[in-house]
Amino acid sequence: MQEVDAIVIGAGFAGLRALHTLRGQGKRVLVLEASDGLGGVWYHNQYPGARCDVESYDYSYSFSPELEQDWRWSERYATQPEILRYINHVADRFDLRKDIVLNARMTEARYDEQAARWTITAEGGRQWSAHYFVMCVGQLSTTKTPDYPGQSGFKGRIIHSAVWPRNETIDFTGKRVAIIGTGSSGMQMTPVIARQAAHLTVFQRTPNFSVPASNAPVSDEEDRQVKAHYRERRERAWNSPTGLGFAVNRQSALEVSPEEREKVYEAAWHRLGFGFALAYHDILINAEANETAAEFIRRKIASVIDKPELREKLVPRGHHFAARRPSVDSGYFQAFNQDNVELAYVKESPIVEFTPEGIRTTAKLHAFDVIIFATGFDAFTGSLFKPSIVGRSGITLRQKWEDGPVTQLGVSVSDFPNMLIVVGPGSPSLLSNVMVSIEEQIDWLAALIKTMDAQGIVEFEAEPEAERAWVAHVNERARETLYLTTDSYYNGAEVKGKARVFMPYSGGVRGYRRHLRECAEQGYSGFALRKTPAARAAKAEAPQAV
Ligand code: NA7
Repeated sequence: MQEVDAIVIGAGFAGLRALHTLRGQGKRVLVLEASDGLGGVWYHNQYPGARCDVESYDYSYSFSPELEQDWRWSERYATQPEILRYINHVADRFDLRKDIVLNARMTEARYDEQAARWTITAEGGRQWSAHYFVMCVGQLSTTKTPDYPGQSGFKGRIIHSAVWPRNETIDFTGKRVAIIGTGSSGMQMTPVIARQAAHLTVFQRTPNFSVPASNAPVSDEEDRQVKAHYRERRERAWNSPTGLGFAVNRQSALEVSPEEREKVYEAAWHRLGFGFALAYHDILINAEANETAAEFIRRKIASVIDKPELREKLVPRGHHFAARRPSVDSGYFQAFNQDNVELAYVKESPIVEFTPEGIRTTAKLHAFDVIIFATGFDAFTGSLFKPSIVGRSGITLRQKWEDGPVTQLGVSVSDFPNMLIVVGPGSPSLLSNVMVSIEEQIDWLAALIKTMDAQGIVEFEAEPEAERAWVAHVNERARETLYLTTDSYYNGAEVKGKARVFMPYSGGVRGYRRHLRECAEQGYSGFALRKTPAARAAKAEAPQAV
């Protein structure tokens, strides 16, 4: 069995950063990656129109000023292929590949309490032993696929947006296509596929809020400007609520005149994308303020949809803007003005079954050649529960989190010493520009390991009392917002039977950063740091039998 200092699971943005940083501290690190390529979600989500909804300059690593200066983003919002090129460039530039094992899907991680080490097993039985075990498996990486009656009998092709076939260009020309789901994936692919397909039917369950991407090529001048002030931009992102690099309006939406609000929303609509939610500071915390934004967006959406009956169905109602993840689209609503695009509103006419020809709803039989599930993910915990992660006394993470995730600071779990979870539950993760959160947590982890090395500490472990306090704080912050007013993958509602708990930390990346910093300054408060593994110390103290 190969022995290393740290095993990192997942070769996406987080895993690569963990490898680079810990290796830079002299650690022997191995990354295990289940698939045959780097990039995590950016490797798998190769559907047409896939693109990031955070601006490229912010959705990129900040650890290397040279990398920042050398890399040239071509568009304000990078496409999936461009992001994948960037990831591969980073892997080559920092010589990361030699420490990444591809096609190594972890099936089990087991903590050895006496040795304070993890044994990691991958499919096929290969094993590694590591002092630190770092989970970088992403929050939206376990797909959710419906199972309708008759589904396996469909004669055409079924594809999930996040398991998009690689090394194959799917030509939709002349095809009758269904997209089920209108989250970011469904909304991004709709206009692109609509341009090719003979007929496209979009199955909508919940009309979703969306703000236009206003995507554009990055001019040389813009590139120069950003690069000349990149540090300030990063500082703004690190000190912002969500990790986006623009200034936040500290005003309330309710303390200005309707005319002024209209002007602010109009400007935000054409420039901020996802950041529209920050056009006023209280949009996410005050229902009345939120309604001013929601009403503006509904008006905007309605104005680009030609057919009144479609307008009625596509305009989002029934939940607050951004209480569920809104999308950033490029022509989604306009696609419904095309004659070859149809809306199937499953709340009105539910899907009854799949047939060999297509999908039967209570209204009619739709015939298809291709059906695309853009139905999302088992968020946050899906990929953490897939392998068996076994901590102290044989307890699994799944058992530990039966009633919902419990963490100290969103990074660590009692009974699972020396294990770190990057951008998991209890951290800003999906409520932030995830790049900011990834780098913040990995830098914190690297500092923790440095401290452990300097002090001869072999085991760190979250303290149950601190976990309880952190979970209470996460819930308290969530209650200050509008996130709890609707079902979403933020609170476990996306999977039947899942614990209904608010998963991410809504206190913002700046607030979160402060908690991490204070914890470290106070000698890692809320963590037990041990020079002898707890189990070995307990054994030594136990009375010996005679
Ligand atoms: P999302 O945002 O989770 O969206 C999934 C969509 O699929 C959403 O519209 C769901 O409707 C819909 N859905 C799920 N199951 C069904 C069934 N059975 N029938 C009809 N519709 C269904 O995933 P995405 O891949 O679009 O985006 C993921 C993230 O990528 C996004 O949040 C950004 O962070 C980037 P619902 O709303 O649940 O009624």
